[in-house]
Amino acid sequence: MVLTGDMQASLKEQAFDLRSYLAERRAKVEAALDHSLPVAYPERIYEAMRYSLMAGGKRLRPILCLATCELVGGSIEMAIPTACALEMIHTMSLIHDDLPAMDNDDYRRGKLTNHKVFGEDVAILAGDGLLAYAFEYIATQTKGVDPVNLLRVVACVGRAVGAEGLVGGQVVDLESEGKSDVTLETLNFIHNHKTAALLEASVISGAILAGASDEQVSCLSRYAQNIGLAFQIVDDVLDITSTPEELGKSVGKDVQAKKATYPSFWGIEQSKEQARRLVHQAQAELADFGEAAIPLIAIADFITSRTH
Ligand code: GRG
Repeated sequence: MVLTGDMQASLKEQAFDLRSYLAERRAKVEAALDHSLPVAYPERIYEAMRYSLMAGGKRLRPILCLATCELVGGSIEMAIPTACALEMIHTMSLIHDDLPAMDNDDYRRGKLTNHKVFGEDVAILAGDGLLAYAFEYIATQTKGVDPVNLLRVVACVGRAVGAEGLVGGQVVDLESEGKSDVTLETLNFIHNHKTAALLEASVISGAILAGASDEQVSCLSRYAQNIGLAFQIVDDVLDITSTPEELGKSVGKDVQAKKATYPSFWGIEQSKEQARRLVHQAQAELADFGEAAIPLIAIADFITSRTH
């Protein structure tokens, strides 16, 4: 039988061992993060920053950044400082999200939340410290990258974090709490900003570091926006179907707080179907990259099949 290009790519994808790929990348990211933040005086703040940074997690954002850098011909070494910075930013957003003034959570990544261990004052500062250090780290540690591309990455990550990204999404989320008339449009706004924006910055920053064309960056942006929303839909479903042990944090809080979620609009099965549809749309954006995109195709599938 003669195999078409698509069939060959699909067979290679089936043979691709995502579990080993993720484990190997995660180990690289863990080692780089461990090295990125030594403890110095005043020890308490460094310990608080390291406590959350080194508490585990899937390390999805750094892994995506490394994957897209390689996809367009760059190396892991070029992208590792940005990959670490993205995890520092993600971690600081979790620390602040868990504070009593926000979601008021006691557990995260299977451990007590930062403010439960270090107090609210230090937890706020640990988040601030990680955010500032993330940008310093990109600027001082990146090697072998065109400075224009490096500046574009700093701007792209900054935009994803501020009022046009995570901060904006969180504000609308807080405003929507307790309201029974939240629309699907508002829910999409919240998660395009709270969740998809940093995933998008992770995906495109790796590619920009390696000198991707505008067209490549646009395809990767659309890939990331689709997996970002799919990721959040799955997150909402897991909050209903999973256990605290599996997720490493409390579950069922959305239902308890009568929060608008994707399952509250569509139910569980239709939410899963929508997530799968978004993942297929994301994967279609990678067509021009050929077989080199197999890791990103597999990561998109992982988003709907994950259990934590
Ligand atoms: C960024 C300046 C600044 C402030 C923070 C609190 C806040 C503003 C935004 C909230 C952002 C937030 C917590 C979004 C939720 C994103 C999300 C789905 C987190 C879970 O990500 P996973 O599953 O977690 O990748 P792990 O633990 O695996 O890394």
